[in-house]
Amino acid sequence: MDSRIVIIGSGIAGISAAHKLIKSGFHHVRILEATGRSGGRVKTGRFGDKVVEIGANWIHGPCEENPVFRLARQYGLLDPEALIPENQEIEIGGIPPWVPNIFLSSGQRLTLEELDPAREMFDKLLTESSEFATKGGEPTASVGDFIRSGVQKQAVEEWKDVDAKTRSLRLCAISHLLKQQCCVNGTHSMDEVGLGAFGLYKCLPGLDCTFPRGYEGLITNLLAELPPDLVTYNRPVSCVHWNDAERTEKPVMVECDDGEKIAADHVIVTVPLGYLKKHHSALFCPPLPLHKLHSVQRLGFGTNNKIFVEFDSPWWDEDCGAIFLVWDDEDEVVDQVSDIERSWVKKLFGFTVLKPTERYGHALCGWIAGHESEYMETLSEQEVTHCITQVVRRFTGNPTITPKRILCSQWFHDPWTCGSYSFPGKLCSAQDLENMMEPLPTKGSPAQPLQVLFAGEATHPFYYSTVHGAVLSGWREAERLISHYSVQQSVPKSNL
Ligand code: 6YU
Repeated sequence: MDSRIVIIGSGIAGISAAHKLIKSGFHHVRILEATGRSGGRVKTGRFGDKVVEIGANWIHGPCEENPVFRLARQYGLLDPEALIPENQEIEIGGIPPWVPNIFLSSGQRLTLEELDPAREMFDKLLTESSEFATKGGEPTASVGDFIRSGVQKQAVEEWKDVDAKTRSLRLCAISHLLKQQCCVNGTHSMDEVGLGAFGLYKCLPGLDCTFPRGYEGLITNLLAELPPDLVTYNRPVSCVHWNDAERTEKPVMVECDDGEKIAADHVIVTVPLGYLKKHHSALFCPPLPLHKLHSVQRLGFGTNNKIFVEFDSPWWDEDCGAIFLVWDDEDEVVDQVSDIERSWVKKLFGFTVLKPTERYGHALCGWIAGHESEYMETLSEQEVTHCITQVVRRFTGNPTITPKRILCSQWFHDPWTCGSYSFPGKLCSAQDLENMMEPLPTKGSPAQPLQVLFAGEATHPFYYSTVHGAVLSGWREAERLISHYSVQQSVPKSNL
């Protein structure tokens, strides 16, 4: 196939699109990548002598339907436990079933049973939140508002016989759970997540699993099957010129930062939504149609950062999978910190334990979302270490615990990502995700079709925010071009 296709971005969506196109006989495919590496938000790093994930962590829902699971299995990238058929049937509903150790900011340990009533109430409200996407009639604009008003009402009714201290503790636990959801959804606050669209996201079955030698193995294996000069690195694209009536041959012209201009029949844009929100006006000439632009603005894109911390010895139980931190002064059901500079660390909901210990030693991964985590990115390693040390000592009541090493991700200040992943913002609907993936020019235009196509996690109608959503979006846009040309070929020349 002679068509020239330029793909902007060498993340998993761009690579997946290129893979499918090349395997289907398209020879002139080229990826332009702003940075010096492929993978984008699939980014494996080193923490001392350990391999850790700076970006995507798990295969969410590793089952037959999940293309990331199928590819990882095909390339031999998973531990044998991850391949057990029973694991592929477990429904976890978004968060792995960790055995938690729960600590209170006063230095007390809490039992699971003590927090069960709070978790039950929270889980029920979260499930109800996801039902409005199909039934409509949402009573509030955001998931945060819905949960807060539900908790206020139900706490009065259901916990009326509970003493004030226990009630306050349960409300503090709900603040912790909201902060946890901020990380899951990649948002500053659940008050920014639209209630009407929250349920659009679909969970696949399967017990979330990791890549023992790093998620980037997936990228390396896919690229190994493609021409070695496919990706041009350090080549940021500054403008996509489309719909130029004078350019009948190759209707799109991609302009790079260094001034190079590349003519193409089709361009697949896979830049992150965070980048698109910030740079859409410079990136497209003519600009994006208004309905598409409004969807770019309505969809949310927030920050979820990780803080890896290593210790000489564990201060958590042997079977512990996650450490949850509950602040005892947060019974107002809050997921935002009022004085970010002084108290940003209160947004940290806890840590997951890196397992197995033989592979990772005594290392934790802290999770922190929102503007608090964006502020953290501006601090020095010493400043972050100091705050984390204070928190650990305070919650455990042990003044001697000292981290050995620390490493933070910095997704907000990454100029080519500008955050972590997408979520449906207030007033969002399924139409916004449809608009995100709609090619340009839009239907009905007399101009040459499929000049600019859109892939990337934020263009998937129900697996947005995930690696498998990004893979499927890349395949979808490749298929769009493949079927466009196969239809053209099947039409006799006289009819064209
Ligand atoms: C998953 C997980 N995971 C943690 C963290 C992060 C993410 N995700 P890319 O950005 O990869 O590629 C674009 C490229 O474009 C890039 O290389 C740029 O440099 C380049 N570019 C930009 N501008 C350019 C220009 N002008 N010119 C040229 N090039 C340019 N997903 O499945 N499991 O555990 C996590 C996690 C900290 C940051 C994640 C996870 C998200 C994925 O990483 C992400 O979707 C894909 O990698 C995106 O690929 P891409 O190709 O689209 O873009 C209930 C419910 C609620 C709903 N949410 C639940 C799901 C929760 C999501 N889970 C996240 C959790 C973690 C921990």
